[in-house]
Amino acid sequence: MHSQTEQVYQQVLSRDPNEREFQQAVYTFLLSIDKIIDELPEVTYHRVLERMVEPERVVMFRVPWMDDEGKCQVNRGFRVQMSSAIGPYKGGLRLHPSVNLSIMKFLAFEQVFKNSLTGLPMGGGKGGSDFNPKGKSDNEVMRFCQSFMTELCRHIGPDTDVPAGDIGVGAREIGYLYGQYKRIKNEFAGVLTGKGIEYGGSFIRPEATGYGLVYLSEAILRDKKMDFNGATCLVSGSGNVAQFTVEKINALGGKVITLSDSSGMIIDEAGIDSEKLSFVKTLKNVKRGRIKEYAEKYGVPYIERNNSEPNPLWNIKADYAFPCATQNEILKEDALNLVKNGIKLVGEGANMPCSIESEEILTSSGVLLAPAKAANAGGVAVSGLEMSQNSQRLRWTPEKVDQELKGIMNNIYKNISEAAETYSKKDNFIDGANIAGFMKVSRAMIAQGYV
Ligand code: NDP
Ligand code: 2IT
Repeated sequence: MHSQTEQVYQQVLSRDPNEREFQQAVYTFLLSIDKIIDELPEVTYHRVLERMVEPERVVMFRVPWMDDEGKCQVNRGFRVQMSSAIGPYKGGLRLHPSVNLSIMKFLAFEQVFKNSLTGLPMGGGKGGSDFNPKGKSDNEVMRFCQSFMTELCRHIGPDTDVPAGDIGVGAREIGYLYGQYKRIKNEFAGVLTGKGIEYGGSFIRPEATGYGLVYLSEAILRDKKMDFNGATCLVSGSGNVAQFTVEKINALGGKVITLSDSSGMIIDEAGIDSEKLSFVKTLKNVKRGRIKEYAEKYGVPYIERNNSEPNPLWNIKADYAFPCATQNEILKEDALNLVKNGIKLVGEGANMPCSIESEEILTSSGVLLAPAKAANAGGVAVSGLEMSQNSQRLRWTPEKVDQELKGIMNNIYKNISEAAETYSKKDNFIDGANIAGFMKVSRAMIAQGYV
């Protein structure tokens, strides 16, 4: 590493010694910035990197709520407001037992550059709680969300910070959170995105991350004279991002043969067609069931997850792979398996799904890697369009939003591929995304002085 970026990284290690995920996100970012740091003396002079790795504000709070037995439960809530350099803080809320400050900070950090890439005026933030929605009744989820928002509402606002969904936060949770915000503030404001279509949501927001992932991958493939038609694809996860990734791949003539959750995976060699996908949507979004039930219904193999072994999902012959579950779901051995099986493209639907080692293996083996900051930016991009529609008090048609999304993803591809060629090397989209995302935020920070 360059001495300047090394110094920033060392500072993070000593200040945040236990924040492994945050360190990982900062490290891979700084490796890209290394390639341009000598050409940007103003970044060093104004200590832009030192400021970028320190959140503008972190809010941590108690979330007490009553379970169905009438007992008080206590969770921890977070909102990391990382950067408002180019717009109000913007980013999702995650409800998962693994949530801690390190995970919140890594997600908020990534969000800053992702949002910059969308071309829309949004800063970066992330929040959530270690609350586990699994096995909870609707009423318990509602009481949790109301308590969470009772504190969060004083830190957010349509021009301040606009949260949305992430793992464990979908239409149901956004509804409960929105209702509580409105009740406390007496304001019908565009303070959350991913809202229901009846109360200010945008068409195509549920689809946006998965569709956007496929649009960006399509743009990369097009340059290589490849496409989805007849291609076999691996998708992990079975939640929001995974579902709409499958939907769009099907629409483009591809075939998806896997899905998973944290308990296990299914392999369906015949392909997850639209009828089976609609079963998955109901299973996951309405019944809140497990992917194992897919195997039971369609009589296909189910493999239980064993976390001490490489994930079998990444050890199947296919053309393209789309990790859409969670961070670090592709480790060294998984990357070696993907390469061995001749995978041509990995599109990151999840945030930071590849470990540092696995990214190195994939890129050095010539696998096209579409990094999360660019590849999954479609979700937050349509969130940005939802904010615009709320401000205009208008609703755009699904066709218009989808068209805008496609335009944004194509533009992201153009920017990251140009940045890769100019500052790093052709097709290094990791460097391309980091550098293109960074430039705008950096210039805005310098223009605004030491804030
Ligand atoms: P959902 O909650 O809808 O689905 C998450 C899926 O991933 C579930 O299948 C879940 O399985 C699985 N999963 C979650 N945690 C783990 C884990 N620790 N190990 C194995 N599997 C796990 O979330 P989303 O689809 O919204 O999010 C998926 C990824 O995409 C996340 O990384 C998120 O940050 C990212 N993302 C989401 C966006 C959005 O708009 N929603 C936008 C951009 C990125 P189980 O049911 O067993 O927990
Ligand atoms: O990681 C992400 O980009 C999201 N979870 C979506 C954020 C948003 O504000 O729509």
